[in-house]
Amino acid sequence: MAAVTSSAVAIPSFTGLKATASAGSTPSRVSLPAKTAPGRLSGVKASLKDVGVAVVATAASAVLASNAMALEILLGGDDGSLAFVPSNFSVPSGEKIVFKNNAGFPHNVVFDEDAVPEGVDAAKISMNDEDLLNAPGETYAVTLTAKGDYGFYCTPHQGAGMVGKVTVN
Ligand SMILES: [Cu+2]
Repeated sequence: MAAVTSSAVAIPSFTGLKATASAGSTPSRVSLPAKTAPGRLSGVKASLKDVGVAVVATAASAVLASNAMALEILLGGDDGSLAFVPSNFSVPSGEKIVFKNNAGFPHNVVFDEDAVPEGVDAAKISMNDEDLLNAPGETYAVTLTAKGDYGFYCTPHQGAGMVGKVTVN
């Protein structure tokens, strides 16, 4: 809605400028404003484009801001490696971790029941062993609160070394 409002404001102000230039020009000077006007017109168009870009950028920032407290881990490296990227990281207690399908899928995220802090139920924070993220950009999000080290792996690629560790502090 902000873009529409900006356009509505910018167009009348352009029209106003044009009207003023024509009214204030003597016939001999008309040719100069006439050349200037298209330039101004494209300038206005550019401004409107900029406004559009700015609005898009703002929207993107809002999305980023809403995810500001989330840590994104890629599933599969851009180079095709079967790995969590990064594979060893730390996160504050209570901050969301978002695992995102990137390459080489299907992947999943399973916490190792023998490598989680005492009292943590690995099954509750893991994807189901048989569940897989098949599509690009698919995510699995988990929020860990108990402090300590958690080992996790991707079931299809554990043998290929797709394992990771997160330290919650
Ligand atoms: Cu995998």
